[in-house]
Amino acid sequence: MRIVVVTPTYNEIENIDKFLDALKAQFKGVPSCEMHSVIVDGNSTDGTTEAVRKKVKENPNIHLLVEEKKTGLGSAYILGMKYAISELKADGIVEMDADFQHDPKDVKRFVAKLNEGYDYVLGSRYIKGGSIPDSWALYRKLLSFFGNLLSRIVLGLFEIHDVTSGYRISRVSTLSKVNLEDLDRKAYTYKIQLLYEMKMKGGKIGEIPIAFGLRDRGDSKMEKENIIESLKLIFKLRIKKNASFFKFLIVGSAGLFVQTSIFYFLVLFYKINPSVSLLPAFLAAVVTTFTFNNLWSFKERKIVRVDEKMKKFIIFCLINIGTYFIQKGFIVLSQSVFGKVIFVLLVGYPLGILIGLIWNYLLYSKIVWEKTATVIKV
Ligand SMILES: Nc1nc2c(ncn2[C@@H]2O[C@H](COP(=O)(O)OP(=O)(O)OP(=O)(O)O)[C@@H](O)[C@H]2O)c(=O)[nH]1
Ligand SMILES: [Mg+2]
Repeated sequence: MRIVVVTPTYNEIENIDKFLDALKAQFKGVPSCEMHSVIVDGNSTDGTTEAVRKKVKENPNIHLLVEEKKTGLGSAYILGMKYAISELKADGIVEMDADFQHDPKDVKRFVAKLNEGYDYVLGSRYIKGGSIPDSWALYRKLLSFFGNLLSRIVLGLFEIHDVTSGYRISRVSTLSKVNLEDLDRKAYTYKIQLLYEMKMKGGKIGEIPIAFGLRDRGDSKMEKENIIESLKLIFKLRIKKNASFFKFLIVGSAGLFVQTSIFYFLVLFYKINPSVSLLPAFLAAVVTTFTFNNLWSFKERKIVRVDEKMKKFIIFCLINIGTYFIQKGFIVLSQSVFGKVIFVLLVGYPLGILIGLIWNYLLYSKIVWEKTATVIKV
């Protein structure tokens, strides 16, 4: 198994030599793994780049990528991860900072947890055994605590205790399902999004306790905009997650309007039996909703190939036969219980619609417009 530790650096001259030496010492302790380190330098002005270059010459397992200019923590990590996947053919990727807030000794524990079958393992400061520095200012403690809590609630990541932790390991076979190009790469926000996307791709998420240290030396590069950007991101992800559901509801309402108008019209004006009137009304709604769902609600999963379209349309019809019989069942039942048409229109019909809606959404999103995994191009 090949593990690549990706570390962004910007003006870390006071830490970098010590960091690479500490990492190298730890590599020896990781059983049956080929270990590599990739440093992504944001074109440091303090000699960090040259210091790493020297280490690269001495050690073939250290690699250096130099960005044209400093582009932020997120893009540096993503660049390093893409390199680890495409050039180094990594099986696992560790995300780790260079300032000793992430203890190099923990690398072997991350690898061990990955080997237990997890796809994304987070170094957690907020589970038993984990910690943050006592000397952190209160505002930073509160920020970290509430930031975590909010992300967990809004994104539904309840089982995870440290959503923003930067020290992690990922399994490349799962990571490759995530489109790294699509990640919001402003500073720390990518950490939240990557975790969310790994979970969405079915990744098994784990945590190990870490003691998050104080920055050993040098200056912090943490930016205030991080907070605003993270807030924007978590709400954006949440809305995106629910977007197709909202569109589905709108299209469903249009279909419902078409069906109900025809149904009531046939029953009230032509006095046709409700259980007979349902069929033409239902068919009109089916055509309306399929067309609009395909063009709009599930646009990103739009079915374009004709043979696939036919196959999906047949499945779609089968699902709707189920819906039709649910609705018809309620009409027939209410007719036999109440006897009067008015009760059928006001009770049986709406109930059938409601149950049919739940049945429809569950099956539509699972089968007809099923998501296909995107493979990243590096
Ligand atoms: N390539 C690159 N690396 C960066 C950039 N910003 C920060 N880094 C590196 O990313 C890691 C984390 O940055 P830090 O400044 O330690 O951020 P932080 O850990 O939130 O802040 P502190 O707790 O104060 O240390 C360090 O190794 C930095 O050198 C950047 O824009 N480009
Ligand atoms: Mg730091």
